Amino acid sequence: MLVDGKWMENWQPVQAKDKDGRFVRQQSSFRNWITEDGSAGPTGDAGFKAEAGRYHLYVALICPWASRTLMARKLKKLDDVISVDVVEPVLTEQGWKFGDFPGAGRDRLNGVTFMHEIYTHADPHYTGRATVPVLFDKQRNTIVNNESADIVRMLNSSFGAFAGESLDLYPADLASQIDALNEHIYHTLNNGVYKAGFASSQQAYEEACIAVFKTLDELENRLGSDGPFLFGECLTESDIRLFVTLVRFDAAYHGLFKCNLRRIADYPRLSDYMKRILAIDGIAATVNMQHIKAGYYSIKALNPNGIVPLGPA
Ligand SMILES: N[C@@H](CCC(=O)N[C@@H](CS)C(=O)NCC(=O)O)C(=O)O
Repeated sequence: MLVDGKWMENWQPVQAKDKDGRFVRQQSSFRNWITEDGSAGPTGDAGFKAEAGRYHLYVALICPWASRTLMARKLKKLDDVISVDVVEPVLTEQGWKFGDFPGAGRDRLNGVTFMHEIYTHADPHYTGRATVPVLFDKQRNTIVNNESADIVRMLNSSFGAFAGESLDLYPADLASQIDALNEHIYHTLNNGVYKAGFASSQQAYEEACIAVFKTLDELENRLGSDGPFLFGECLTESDIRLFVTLVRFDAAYHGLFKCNLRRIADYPRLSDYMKRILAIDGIAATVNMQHIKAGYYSIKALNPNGIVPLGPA
């Protein structure tokens, strides 16, 4: 990680934990918002007006949080409005790296080698992990926001004039229900699998793993009565958040993160739901199983020899 703008030597991707061995995720620190007129959003400063060609996304295809933003960009048909660069899937001693792994690429915007250089470019004294996604402003030459939940929301609401698709991922009449479901899915599933995988006590692991499957069971039932999506006919940001975890589950979380009471393949409705979303125009392009497997199984703290399993078939 970066400390006062300097990359720490011998960095290992070991995550922070509390006194009982529970995984603790870092809070995102760049929280400005792109808005239609450039006024300030719910957090951060004003000055980031929605414009075609002005903003750039940095993502990793292994990363569920970054993949949320890629999905929102696809669903809103913003491909020609917001450019993207993809890092390699394997975390190096210096964090995310741009390069030639198939499906990844060079940093075409700033020409750096490591993601942490984008952070110090924006803030020479930055302290924290150099995470993806990052939404970068080419005009002001800085990071707008590095929190996927914010980025999904602003791609949905601020690019009305440029979006090729009018689909509303956060309709006003569902907002409070979406917020509540998002919160539940985040704690027990999106971040829940990480809590299980990075737990450093048996109790923390079991607590997280049980919560993961309780939520999967609930959602399997919910889809039976409400489908095709979590809120019926209307696909929302809750579906994006659920999908990115489901699509990684059998390949990474089931084995590496020890979430192995059941697979998604064992849940008929969740499996159909996942395939239904995967079939939406452009979504399959945001999912790269080679990146997902290579990336997760390269986490040395969990898999010291870096062996990547052959399955699932
Ligand atoms: N709050 C962030 C979390 C992003 C995040 O944790 N990204 C991971 C990849 S899945 C990362 O970049 N990790 C690098 C690190 O921890 O150093 C978001 O949702 O945007």
